[in-house]
Amino acid sequence: MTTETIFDKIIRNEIPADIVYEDDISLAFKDVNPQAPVHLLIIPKKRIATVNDIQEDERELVGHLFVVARKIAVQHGFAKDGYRLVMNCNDDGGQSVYHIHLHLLAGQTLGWPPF
Ligand code: D5M
Repeated sequence: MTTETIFDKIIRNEIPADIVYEDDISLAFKDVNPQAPVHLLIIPKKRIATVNDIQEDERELVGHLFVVARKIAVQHGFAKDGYRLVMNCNDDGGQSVYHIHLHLLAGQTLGWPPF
């Protein structure tokens, strides 16, 4: 069993978040510390700590996060200009919240590499 994070409180509406999308299995909200003009987090409602913990039977759930990202990009009008999707894993990957989340960054030309 993985440890609860602040994202569980957002899912349960116990703390506020600027939610931009929600369905039965996922939630997307604005990152509290934005690194680009648009910085959203897309999370599964099911708690999975890291990419290392994703199971074979969770493929569809993880794939769903990308479908949600595409829908948001189209709806918010930045699909054509472009955007970046990032999922950090563990310390070296820069993960700070241990509930998997897809960062969606957009609204400017993003630099690469990211270090
Ligand atoms: O990214 C974790 C991200 O989560 C980081 O960019 C800040 C963001 N964060 C943390 N707490 C909140 C709340 N309460 N609302 C919105 N965004 C939040 P990582 O890849 O784990 O470093």
